[in-house]
Amino acid sequence: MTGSIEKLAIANRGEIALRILRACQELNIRTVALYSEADREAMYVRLADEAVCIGPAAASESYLNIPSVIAAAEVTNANAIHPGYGFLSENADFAERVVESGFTFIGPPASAIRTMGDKIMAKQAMVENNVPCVPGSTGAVGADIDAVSELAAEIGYPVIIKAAGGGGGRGMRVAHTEASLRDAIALTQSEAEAAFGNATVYLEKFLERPRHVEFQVLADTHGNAIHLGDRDCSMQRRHQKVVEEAPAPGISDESRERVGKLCADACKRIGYVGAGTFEFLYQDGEFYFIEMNTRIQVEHPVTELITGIDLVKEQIKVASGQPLEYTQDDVVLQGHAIECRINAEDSKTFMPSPGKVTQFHAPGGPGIRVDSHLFDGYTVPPHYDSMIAKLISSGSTRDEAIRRMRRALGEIFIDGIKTNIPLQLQIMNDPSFGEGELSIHYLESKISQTGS
Ligand code: MV4
Repeated sequence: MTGSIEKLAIANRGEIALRILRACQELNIRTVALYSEADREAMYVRLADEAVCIGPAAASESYLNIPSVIAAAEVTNANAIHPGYGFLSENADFAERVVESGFTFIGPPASAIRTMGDKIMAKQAMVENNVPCVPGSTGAVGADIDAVSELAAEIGYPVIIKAAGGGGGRGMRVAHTEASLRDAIALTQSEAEAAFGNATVYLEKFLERPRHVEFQVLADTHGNAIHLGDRDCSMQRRHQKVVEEAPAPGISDESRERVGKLCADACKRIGYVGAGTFEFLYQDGEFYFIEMNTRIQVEHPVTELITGIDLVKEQIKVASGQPLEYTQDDVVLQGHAIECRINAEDSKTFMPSPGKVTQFHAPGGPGIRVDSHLFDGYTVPPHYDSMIAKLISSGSTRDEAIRRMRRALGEIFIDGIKTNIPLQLQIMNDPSFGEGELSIHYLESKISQTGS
């Protein structure tokens, strides 16, 4: 159901709950914080107009509990639900039940979530709409081993076997030779069946040194869709992004506009609505689509800072049926922005470090934004993701954004728990990062060489 949103329930926690709350306040929408027992003392719970406990600390019993979330939203008379990222944000069944219960779902139609959740269907939709994809099988593989071998030989080794129900790095295996292909398929199939209840796998050329470059899109219910440029998210460890930036370094304005337009056009043709991200691998000057994310992403602020567009407000507006506030010509990419994810973890061992933050001081000054739910005396619960803050810098050039980030990393202090601030300082001082255009393997090889 779409229409005027008066009261919005936030089915998430941490910094993104606060980010959604801030967007609602600017839009004069009343807010309901849905929180678990572990998040009772959270800042967004205090700042929201109303708050309802949806269950115990374990996410499976609270933030992932569909009946609890919907019942809590119902008792407050909220008429919209924002899922944030993670948790239920890309659960098509949840989106469906939210709408069936009479709420506006802040996100795309359940059918779009379902299509993009199946990586084979997502790729098929992109192939049909001229978005460049990684060479590979047209659909599922495995039934006819001779046919797969032939295809792999044609594409050339190494190849990668991926689960249709996977994504985000789960359910993949590389085969370097024909001899290992059969086992790679069988193993990925059985892992996929166990993990996602779907043994379907597909095959792609394995790209050995790609960058992760993604495009942000926004689409409304009136057939309008725009792109907001790209982001580079190659600085990652174990599929967890550590630093993101916009625009992606070393990409020409011409190819950014070309690929961005292909993404926006694909959105129009498939009838996509809401915010979305097209994930690409970028290698040797070419873009290869891999997956589409149908949610607001952690790294959305870097796009906001170079476009001046509030993505969360636009998400809410298009979900309620309002037309996009911007045309493609209104979108001007200006300057550069970088985000460092601050995690409650040991900077060298990456062991989580929950506990009481005895003192928190947020940095400030020109070109610094802090998205964080932290405050003096807050206790980081051990039950969830370890990200506690996003430090975002912007400047007229990439160099200025890096210098501001270094300064901000020096200013911030978070006492009482360990954080990855030392690692972030190391990255910001790394001459190779200064040059940009690093592959997805850079951080892990840097860590293994230096012991971080
Ligand atoms: C790939 C690839 C190389 N070649 N596909 C990992 C997460 C999932 N979104 C897709 N992933 C990859 N797919 C082909 N054909 C390498 C990765 C990959 C990766 C991609 C993006 C960011 C970090 C990554 C880390 C390891 C592997």
